[in-house]
Amino acid sequence: MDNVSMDSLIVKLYDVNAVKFGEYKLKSGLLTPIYIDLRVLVSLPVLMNQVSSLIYQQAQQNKLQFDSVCGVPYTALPLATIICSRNELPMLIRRKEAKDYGTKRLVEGTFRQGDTCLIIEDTVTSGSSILETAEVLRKEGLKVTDAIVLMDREQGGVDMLASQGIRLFPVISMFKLLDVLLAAERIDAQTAQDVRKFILDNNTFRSKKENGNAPATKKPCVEPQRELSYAARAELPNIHPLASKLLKIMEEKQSNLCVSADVTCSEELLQLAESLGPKICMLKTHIDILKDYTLAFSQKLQALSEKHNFLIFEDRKFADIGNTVKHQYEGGVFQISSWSHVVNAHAVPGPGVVKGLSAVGKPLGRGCLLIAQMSSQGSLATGEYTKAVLQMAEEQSDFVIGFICGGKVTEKPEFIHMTPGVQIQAGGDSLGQQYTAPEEVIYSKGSDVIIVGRGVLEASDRLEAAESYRKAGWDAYVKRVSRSGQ
Ligand code: 5BU
Repeated sequence: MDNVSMDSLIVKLYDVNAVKFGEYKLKSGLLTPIYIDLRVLVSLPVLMNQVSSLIYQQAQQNKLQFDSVCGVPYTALPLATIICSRNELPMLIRRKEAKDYGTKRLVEGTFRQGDTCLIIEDTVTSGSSILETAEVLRKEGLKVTDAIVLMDREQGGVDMLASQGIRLFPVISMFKLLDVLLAAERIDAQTAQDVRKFILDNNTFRSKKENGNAPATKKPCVEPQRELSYAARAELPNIHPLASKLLKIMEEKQSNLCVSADVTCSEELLQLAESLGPKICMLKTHIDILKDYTLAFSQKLQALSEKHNFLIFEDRKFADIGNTVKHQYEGGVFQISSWSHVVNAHAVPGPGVVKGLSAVGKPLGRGCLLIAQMSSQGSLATGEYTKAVLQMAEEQSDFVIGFICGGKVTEKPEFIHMTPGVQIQAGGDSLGQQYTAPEEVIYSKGSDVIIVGRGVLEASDRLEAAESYRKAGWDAYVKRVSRSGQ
């Protein structure tokens, strides 16, 4: 929405008595010179629709990811209903009290454990109503990371919710409202000044902190962008055990480097694993380019992965129907599932490819990366295709641990992003490979792991090159996490 229509909406809210000036008592007992009462909106369908669109726009502009929407009862309930109905989104209803007959559910609607629910609210002062709803949803196994509010009174709600892991996105904030009403001559300068002073003097989060009874906080963060460390992500309740293991290795070894060991002789590959092992979190193989593969070799490789604490990733790029990939993964000469912790797959065949791989790999504790994007020039894995890959991953997150991609493709911190086509020197090769620098991949594009082949393999000193890539990738990650105030 442009400024003009936002301004006219604010004036409209005043004209319909949704914003009142005088002396009013808040839920907390505090007297306030401004009262926002958005309950009147239910009788004004045009305004109701306008407000609902604005709320939903916030979700889109901030690229919020969620599986369902819940309005804080009662005023935001019809707003959530309109948003869900118009955009065909699943809604959840939080009961104020469990009914004492029937199922006694506190949350109505269907959902899966680990689903993310977006909260909608009409007005926020301290943020406690949103938190109360979030706590009920969280107890039911839902994740709550984001909330949108139509009117933020700017009295500490954003900070309080951030301290509880919830980013709050306001559509209208108090100071903006005052400016617009003053310019539209709905209020005089003295009233605007009195309200500003009241708001600044009554910050609920700051005063709670000063009195030492702020809610158990992580770190108050005004900036709504939250970025979890690898270590924090490893502890997420719904993370795949293998993704968790990888993140722990990364944190422990301070390495987000995966070396792509694209050599053709098994002895050379083992030497690489032995010498570069301490520098990497993962070793990527193309087992079918080895001219002398034996099962004994794969056992030696596994022993090295344990010795140096890295995961093995066979870059097999499965792309057939479920039944065929099952055989390709488990059997044949290579018996990939017996030694590779991670494999990858194209989503082209549809979900059956993951189902087939999962039938073999899941009982062994293995994981799969879906190829959401490719580094090569002219790749067709873009746009809607990439989106469909994300969807497929979410539906089978008990086996899919993340993506091969150019940068961050999902906000879900349980998924790992791994990026090939990385070299310190920009450029590419004569066959369409395109290179991006480690700093850009990790810091600017938000990926988690850099995959480097020739950048290391063609260096005169491979160990020294691996160390430069490890350091570049790690420094970029540290810079990224500190940028977000963790
Ligand atoms: P390079 O030498 O750093 O260009 O090697 C990159 C490796 O990553 C190589 O093994 C590729 O097969 C692999 N790769 C890639 O480069 N791009 C992709 O999109 C995918 C894999 Br998927």
